[in-house]
Amino acid sequence: MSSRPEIVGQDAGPETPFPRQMEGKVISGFGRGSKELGIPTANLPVEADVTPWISDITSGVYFGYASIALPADHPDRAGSTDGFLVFPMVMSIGYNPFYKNTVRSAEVHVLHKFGADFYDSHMRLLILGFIREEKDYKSLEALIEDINFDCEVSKKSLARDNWKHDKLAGAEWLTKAL
Ligand code: ADP
Ligand code: RBF
Ligand code: MG
Repeated sequence: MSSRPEIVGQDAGPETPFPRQMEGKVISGFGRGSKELGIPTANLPVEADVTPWISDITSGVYFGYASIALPADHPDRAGSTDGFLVFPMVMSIGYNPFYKNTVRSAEVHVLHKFGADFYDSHMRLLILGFIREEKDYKSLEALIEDINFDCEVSKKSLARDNWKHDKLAGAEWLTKAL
């Protein structure tokens, strides 16, 4: 599955309508054990009053940055002071055709290996670009392979100078105190 580009978006940086912002508390998802698949996804509530653009956006896979306000006793806080930690992410917004969901979900795979869960933590998203539309698959393995490719696309795309989070318009919001 290397028939699609490994880098998405212009070298000059994100383009309209991005960056898009979304935030909320991490909730329980479908409990399908995406964690066992090696791809845990932190689910956020999809609420049109908090995130007005969400009902109009094309369903599919997006990438950008996630910031999470981990609790004081979380292992990944590693002595850092209060506040949000920023990580690259890849996410899906849509109906997961492979599972034929009837409710639209927003779920984020954070590109970091965490020492513990972070349910109920406040998470902010700076969504910077669109990777692909969501698809149905013949097998779970094919879905996983595509998601792993999406992770590489996100990492490579964000590694460019004009896509570093400290250089982006809207980036201050990611770490602004609650
Ligand atoms: P659920 O169906 O409840 O969303 P998942 O199997 O998708 O369950 O696991 C998601 C949870 O795993 C997240 O809410 C978060 O607390 C935790 N988690 C651990 N590592 C990650 C990660 N790298 N990205 C996203 N969530 C993670
Ligand atoms: N589900 C689909 O049915 N089709 C997809 O194309 C699809 N792409 C995804 C891409 C990413 C980056 C992520 C994190 C998830 C994707 N999913 C997709 C959702 C996946 O089915 C879901 O995470 C698991 O079902 C666990 O809820
Ligand atoms: Mg999930």
